[in-house]
Amino acid sequence: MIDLTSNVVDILSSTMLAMQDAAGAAAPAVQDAAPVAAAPAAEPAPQVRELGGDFWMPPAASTLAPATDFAFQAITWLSYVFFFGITFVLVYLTVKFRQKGTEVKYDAGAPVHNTPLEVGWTVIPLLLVIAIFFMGFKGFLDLSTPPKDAYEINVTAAQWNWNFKYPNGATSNDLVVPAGQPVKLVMRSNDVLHSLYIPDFRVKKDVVPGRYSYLWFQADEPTGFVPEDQSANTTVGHYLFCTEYCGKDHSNMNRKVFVLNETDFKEWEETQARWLDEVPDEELYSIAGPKLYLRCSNCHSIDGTAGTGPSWGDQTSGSLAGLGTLWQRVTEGVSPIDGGTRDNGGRKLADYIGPGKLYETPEDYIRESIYNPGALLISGYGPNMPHFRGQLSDRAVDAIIGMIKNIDQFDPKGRYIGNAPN
Ligand code: HEC
Ligand SMILES: [Cu+2]
Repeated sequence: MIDLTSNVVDILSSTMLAMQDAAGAAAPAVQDAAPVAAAPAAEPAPQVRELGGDFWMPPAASTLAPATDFAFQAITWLSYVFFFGITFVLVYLTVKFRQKGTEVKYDAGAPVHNTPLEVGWTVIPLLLVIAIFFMGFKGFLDLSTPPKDAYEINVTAAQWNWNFKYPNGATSNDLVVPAGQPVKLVMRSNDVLHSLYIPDFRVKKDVVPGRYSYLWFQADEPTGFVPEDQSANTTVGHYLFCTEYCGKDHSNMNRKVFVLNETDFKEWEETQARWLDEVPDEELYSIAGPKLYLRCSNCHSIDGTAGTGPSWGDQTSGSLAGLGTLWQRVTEGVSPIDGGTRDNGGRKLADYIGPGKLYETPEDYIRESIYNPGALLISGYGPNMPHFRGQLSDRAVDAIIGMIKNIDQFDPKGRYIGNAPN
């Protein structure tokens, strides 16, 4: 079928992408991971975001995509045929039977009824609509019935990140799946409504708080893998979007899907499950901290910049000193924590942290803030932090606490720079 077809949504999204990509519609497909060759200027090529495919459609990279595309094309072409057909007849008849001159003629014998014609224009559209129904219904059933042997990945959506958890305990921020095998996503939300969308796979499903939803697909072509800190600007992999507006940093929920062949996937899964244990203790905070910080960086800056949550870096002004100064805050009793679920009296952190108090040590307080953020709120901030229970192990929390303790050894992006020369 000719694929010179589209709907408004596709035109809009293609146009937006084409606008970002000065080279326009002739962008190379995602599969050839060639560096972006388009920019004629010699300076470092601007990072171009590409979906691949052609002008109208992203590539069809899952086993169910062809059926979806077929239904889409069939309906679009039917619409073209009827639109142009009806418009043509309308214009033709208008011209042919227009009133000529001022004298109105009335032909008493003109036909008012034509049975074959009326049966025709009733039965043919009826058959077409029935065909469309079955095409759509079959596709819908296929899409909503994951095969029994599917590989299961748990997906948690939160403001504003995805967490993918694999059967062996590995977790990741980008989605990594085995090639040639059905994959089932079991999805839930920590907070508000999100929606998971992988255009290349033609799958999309809402992720609803307080409810599990499923989505499945099978991708046969391996894409290769790019580590998370470089994945944003590469053409390798398929795009994954949150496609339900979910707040300020909704756009940070753009991720990648990497499809790996069986051996590569097994290996990735194993190392991913073990990576935290393999980091030597003395390097835990400098190696693991920055990796884990990616989950917090949307809301917690390191350089003191205000965000959705308090900065971890030094903030010299105001009562909300950075978390790096938590230890002082505790001893000196600065930083009111009013407005919280447990405290409305404008009391200080020092009233809660210390031997015999609610939290024995600042570390206990940080740990609790990560697992149960609503327990004690800082003044000036709302209950906006997602909890990380079941997502960050004790060791991961250790790494984060270590990073916060040594926050001056990290640059604003969370990269370890060692002891600052001072
Ligand atoms: C969606 C935004 C968001 C994300 C993501 C987030 N936080 Fe928070 N965080 C907040 C907000 C808002 C507060 C202040 C209110 C409160 O105490 O819950 C906060 C407070 C905290 C506190 C207490 C701060 C203090 O100054 O006493 C700690 C510790 C903390 N977050 C750690 C983390 C860690 C670790 C991560 C990543 C694993 C993380 N947060 C991810 C929004 C976020
Ligand atoms: Cu979202």
